[in-house]
Amino acid sequence: MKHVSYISKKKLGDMMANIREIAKRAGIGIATVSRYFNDSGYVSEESREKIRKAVEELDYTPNALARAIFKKNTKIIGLMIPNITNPFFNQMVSEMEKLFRKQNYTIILCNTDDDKEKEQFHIETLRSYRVAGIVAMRTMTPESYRNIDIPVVAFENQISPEHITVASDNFKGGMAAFKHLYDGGCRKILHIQGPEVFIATTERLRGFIEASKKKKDALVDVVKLETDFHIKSLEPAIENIKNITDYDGIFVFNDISAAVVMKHLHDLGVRIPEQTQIIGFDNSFLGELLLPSLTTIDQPIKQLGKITTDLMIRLINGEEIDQKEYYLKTTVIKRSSTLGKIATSKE
Ligand code: XLF
Repeated sequence: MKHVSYISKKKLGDMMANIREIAKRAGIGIATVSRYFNDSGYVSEESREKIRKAVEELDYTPNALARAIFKKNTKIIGLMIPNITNPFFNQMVSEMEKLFRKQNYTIILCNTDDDKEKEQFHIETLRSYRVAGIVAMRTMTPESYRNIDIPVVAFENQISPEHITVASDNFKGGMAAFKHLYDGGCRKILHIQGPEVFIATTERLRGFIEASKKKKDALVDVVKLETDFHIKSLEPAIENIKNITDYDGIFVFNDISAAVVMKHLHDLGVRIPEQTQIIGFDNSFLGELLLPSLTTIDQPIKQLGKITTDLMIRLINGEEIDQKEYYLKTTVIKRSSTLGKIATSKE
């Protein structure tokens, strides 16, 4: 695929002319001015001051992208986000944006909609912008990242065993969800599973099934959703679940889908939690706003954001990192949609 990875001779000429002009006005060497703009070596405070003054007098704006042609580090991070409408990813992105900014990095946000071609298009664009790194959240095209010479950190779906992956401990989260419903008295439990291409939700299912094996008096069913969990496709999928009112407990694979399930049950006249208890997954801000408020499994968004940004910065700085996989602890956040033990903070 063709992408713009060069600068025109004219632009390069203009830049050189600018640097020459600044050097002349400041009364110092071209090499010093170039070092100053490229942040690539010692420039005395006195020279810096002269350069700043010359820049002001000449009304010259340094072109960050052009500067990146000389330097490899553009101080831009590409953030691939699978679904911009999902509050969990909103929160993850705003956390990472804050942390990257502290390190003087700007982000370019790319929404993939879990679409392979869209994601590939974004990768090419980010490469042409010579971004310093890419955070690939729930990639649908791991192979596209394998041979690029840009540091990549994966969130959830893995790129390769050599690449770093960060995620919540989704397996244990799935186990905890089952256990919480069981301890709250549920004996006919439904799990609404997310699309199979999401490693995270497959792990949640595995944990749920594993925990249920130990409880012989519990009946469990699983229904798989194949939607990308945009509300408009979720609603009909959830309305199609047969006998949903037969269950006294439902574990839904994420909070946004749990909200849609709650609305559907409400429309059917089912009382939550008296007739059916519901638990979601994420602990996004949505859960507290629902009525009744949603019990959920907490994905530690702040820690996930911190570890992802730290690892990215270390990779950009050329560090070899031996540990490739990071799975962070999940916890039950008890709210009003379940009857289990009341705890105001994380269990
Ligand atoms: O990919 C999974 C599925 O949905 C992600 O962690 C989420 O829980 C976000 O809502």
